[in-house]
Amino acid sequence: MKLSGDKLNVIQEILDKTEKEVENMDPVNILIAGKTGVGKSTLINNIFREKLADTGIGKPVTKHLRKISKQSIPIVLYDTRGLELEQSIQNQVKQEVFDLIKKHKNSQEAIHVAYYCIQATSSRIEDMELELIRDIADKIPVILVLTQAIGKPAEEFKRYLENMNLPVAAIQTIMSEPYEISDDYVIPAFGLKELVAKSLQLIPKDVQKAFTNAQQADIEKKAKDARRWATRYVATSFGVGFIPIPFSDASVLVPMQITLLAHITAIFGISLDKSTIVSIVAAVGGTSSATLLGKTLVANAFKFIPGAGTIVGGIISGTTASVVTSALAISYIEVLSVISAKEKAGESIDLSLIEKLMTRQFKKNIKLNRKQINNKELEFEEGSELETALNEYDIQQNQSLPFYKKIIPTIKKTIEKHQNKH
Ligand SMILES: Nc1nc2c(ncn2[C@@H]2O[C@H](COP(=O)(O)OP(=O)(O)OP(=O)(O)O)[C@@H](O)[C@H]2O)c(=O)[nH]1
Ligand SMILES: [Mg+2]
Repeated sequence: MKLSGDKLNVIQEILDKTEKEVENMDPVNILIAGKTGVGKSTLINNIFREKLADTGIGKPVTKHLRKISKQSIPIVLYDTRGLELEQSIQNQVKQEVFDLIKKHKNSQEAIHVAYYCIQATSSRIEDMELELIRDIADKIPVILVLTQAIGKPAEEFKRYLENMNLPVAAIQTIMSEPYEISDDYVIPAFGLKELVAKSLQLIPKDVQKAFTNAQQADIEKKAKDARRWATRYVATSFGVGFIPIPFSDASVLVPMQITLLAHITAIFGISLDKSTIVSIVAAVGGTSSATLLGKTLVANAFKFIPGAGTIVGGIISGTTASVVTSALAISYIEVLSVISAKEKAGESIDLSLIEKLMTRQFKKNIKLNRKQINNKELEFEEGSELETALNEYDIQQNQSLPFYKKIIPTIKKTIEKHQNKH
């Protein structure tokens, strides 16, 4: 039937548009240097999406430089090898690094920032490394990254380096992955969010969008950027007041909403496939309906707006259209935040739960007034809104678990209690 064809077209269009947008983004280019084993790959895998160090094509560009990239992510990384080896090899690595920076200078492939990684527990820095850091910092901004940073010794090493007044833009201690000291003592990951913030301050404005898309350490930052853009988009699309929009003719709203959803997805950068989008869009558009967005969306939305009543003559005001579209944007952003968080944690995503979450958030959000929406935005920046959305997802997950799975935690607790008594 033609109708189901329309539905697929909308989904396909969102995906195509997102893909095109990401492809057209100027990529952010980062040099990641440091000796072997300091944790460069671990850093890359945790600060950026899709375990890039393992899954990105690692192409040798020179003998000691490897280029890591992936088509779906607007980032290019250069990883060094051999800095720990003999002097002659160190010199080769240095020369290749300088050539790389020089070769791409002022082009689209220009290196925007370098992370120079040192293991924080090494607590000393060799002259060779100092010289290299100074030479790179002479050409591009450098962040000195102290990896696998544990407690006081790492803080002391950091202070020691700070007192050296190196020409670096920042020094950041990190733990990319939780570090197991013993069976019952684990140092949690930290510092990546700060590294994201410092990087964003150093890179040019036109590649900040690409960086935000590629990183996964700060999901609130993605949400914040998406909201800021969506708010402006909705305001300029519908204006204020009573401009009538014939919603029975979905041709006005559908392209707007496709642009809206595609751009938000491009800002976020998540490995979306068709079925994820189908679930999200179906949640607000209704599964049996044809055009999903636009007409159906607005019609469904009226069920949720208290006191909206029926729509006379199939015309809605710009205000109503903007309320509905804002709610769509906000809910979509919340759902993408949850998907990003799950992706980051390496957990699989249950599409039926995503659909339920989208419905719930949309029903809630459509009842908010402007002030409440703004408050929500602030809460999102502090992370509590993401917490709430994640909780919603988990609650639903628990509700849909079969009885025997639900009861397992209770049994475990009872056993533990019992064991503690003895
Ligand atoms: N728990 C934990 N382990 C880490 C961290 N960073 C590095 N490691 C461990 O240290 C070892 C070396 O880390 P890599 O990330 O492979 O180091 P690298 O700098 O990429 O090394 P090369 O590729 O040989 O240059 C691995 O066993 C990692 O698991 C961290 O933040 N937390
Ligand atoms: Mg590595």
